[in-house]
Amino acid sequence: MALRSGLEAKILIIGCGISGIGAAQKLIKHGFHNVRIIEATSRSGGRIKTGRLGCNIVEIGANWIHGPSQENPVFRLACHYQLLDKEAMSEENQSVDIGGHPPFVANCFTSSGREIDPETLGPAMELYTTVLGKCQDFYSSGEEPLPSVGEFLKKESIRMAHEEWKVDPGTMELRLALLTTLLKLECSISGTHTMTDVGLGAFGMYKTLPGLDCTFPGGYEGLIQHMMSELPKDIVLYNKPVKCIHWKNTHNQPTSKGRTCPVKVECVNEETFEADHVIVTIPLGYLKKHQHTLLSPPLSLKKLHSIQRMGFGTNNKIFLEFEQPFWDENCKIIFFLWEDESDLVDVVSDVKMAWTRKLIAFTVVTPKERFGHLLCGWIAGHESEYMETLSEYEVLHAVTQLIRRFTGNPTVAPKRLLRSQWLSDPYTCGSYSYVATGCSGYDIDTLAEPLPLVGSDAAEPLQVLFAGEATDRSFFSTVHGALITGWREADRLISHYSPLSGELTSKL
Ligand code: 6YU
Repeated sequence: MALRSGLEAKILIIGCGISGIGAAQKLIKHGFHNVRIIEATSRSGGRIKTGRLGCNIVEIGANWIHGPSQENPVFRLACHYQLLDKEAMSEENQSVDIGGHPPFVANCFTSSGREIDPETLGPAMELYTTVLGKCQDFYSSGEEPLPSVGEFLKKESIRMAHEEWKVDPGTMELRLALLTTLLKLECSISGTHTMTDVGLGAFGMYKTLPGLDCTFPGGYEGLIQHMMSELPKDIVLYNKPVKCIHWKNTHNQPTSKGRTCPVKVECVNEETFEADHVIVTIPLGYLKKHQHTLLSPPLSLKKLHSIQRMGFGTNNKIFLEFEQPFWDENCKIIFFLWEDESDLVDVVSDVKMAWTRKLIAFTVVTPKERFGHLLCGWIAGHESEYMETLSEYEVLHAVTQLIRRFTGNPTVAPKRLLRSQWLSDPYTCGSYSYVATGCSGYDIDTLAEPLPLVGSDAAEPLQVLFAGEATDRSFFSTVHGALITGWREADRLISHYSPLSGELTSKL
């Protein structure tokens, strides 16, 4: 028996991150009243997660609104809920366009405990920005001279350095060491183990928006709380990890209203929920790990291959609080340069012994009046994954040794530490997606394609839909990308029912 009206459709959203919340908000606004969110954990927000270190608010997951300007829906929402400070909302801030890489005021220390003046290193920063720009340009030109960003960055930087810099060997080595540090930092930005895993041809597919990246003074989770407050109170079923989505379900019993639903969602605790449509917003890391069991019938080879090909790495933060700063008043970022690393290699050969070699950049958390002397260290890749296995005490000890070596100050010591452990999170299994070597936008589109696939003989269309950060071609790896995909899948269902439901169209 068919639905009386599209608005009666039973819609289940799996995952209560921003994409799931965004999808629910849009569907409810359009009059769908059988919408539920099933969430594995006891909280909403997913990778938007605000924590505490002492009396400081710290972001364990997403940090910034990337490109806070009118085109960014997260910025628009944050303004609407009045969650940003004046400076972030100013026209001036919104119009800054620096392609996602802000010009940082940096302090640079080396492994022999020297501080290097910025003028010595300035040309290396400029060269790096130029070569990174070249990497991004290959997307529009359709060329791919090498398979990965890492290979191109290394080859082109070394070529240009030797061609352009007429300096003494010592300065040359230091500048190349800074390029190695910047390459390691790029691993954190892309969320990958090594830039050799990031595809060159598709690198420029990621779109930056204008606006100088800003933070939420009260914490990113404030955005989630405001969005949740607009949804019905009992919409989320917490602590219900989904084990399997049974679609094309011809064996379901008719519901009390005498109708069969094509999808049955089975949770780990054996509870089941029936639905006409399921929107899956589960992170790609989880999909990779459970790709053969999450759906029954299983995913098609085409979709499986895209899930396998797409990249999903680990980027973690290590927050360190100090009694006194060892950095300059206006410093925004601290770089550590290993003097024996002028080879532009971004991986560590002995991860267990030398994982801290990947911890090369610390952003200064500002404003000082609010946060005191707080740094956020960035570490990506297998070195970051190994760090997750250590105790907090072991991490603190290793990081203290590292900082003492680079500052040449044997007494400097962080008084508190907090680190994230995104690989160990069983419902995320890493940090965020990237377009890996051999991948293209086609893989992202394939991941986003609803089931059953168009042209298949299944009677009920749009049984399983896919949203989440990894399903957006332009803004993957971001909060705004995730939100846009939730809205996209809600819109897909809205337009699916629009021609059938007068009730629905009258509300649009
Ligand atoms: C941004 C930033 N940022 C740092 C770090 C991380 C991320 N991002 P969710 O995971 O939120 O929700 C899914 C839910 O599903 C979740 O609640 C699960 O519990 C649940 N679930 C899973 N399995 C389930 C099951 N079986 N059953 C039921 N439920 C289940 N983004 O805009 N600004 O500063 C950062 C950062 C450490 C970890 C970030 C940032 C990424 C965002 O956090 C992320 O995309 C969204 O929150 C995801 O939302 P969602 O709803 O999709 O999933 C050129 C080029 C390069 C391209 N990269 C450029 C870099 C830009 C990204 N930079 C990020 C950097 C930082 C610092």
